[in-house]
Amino acid sequence: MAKTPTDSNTALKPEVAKPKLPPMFKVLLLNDDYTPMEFVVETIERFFNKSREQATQIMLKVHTEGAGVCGVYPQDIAETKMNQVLEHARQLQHPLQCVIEMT
Ligand code: TYC
Repeated sequence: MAKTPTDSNTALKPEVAKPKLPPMFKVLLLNDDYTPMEFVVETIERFFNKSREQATQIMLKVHTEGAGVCGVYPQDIAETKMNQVLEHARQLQHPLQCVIEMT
């Protein structure tokens, strides 16, 4: 518990408030030659709450540059989103790959 000036026999160190932010993780999609563009756009809209326009921009970035960030989240949320994307792609037999990376 934090010491107060009324505690006896204590030398008080100045206490600086240090709010600890959780480490953040990027969720990235990777390009491949087989997953349909439309499926990628719908996946980004659905799991990353992006508009059609935003999702299309992200898909095109992945398609032309090899990878692109869909969102940045605390680790547990990033892992859940990655697994949701991988499971959704697996169900439709697309080879879409999704990874997370610490920021
Ligand atoms: N390159 C794919 C195609 O031409 C489209 C694609 C985009 C695939 C993004 C994966 O993460 C991806 N059909």
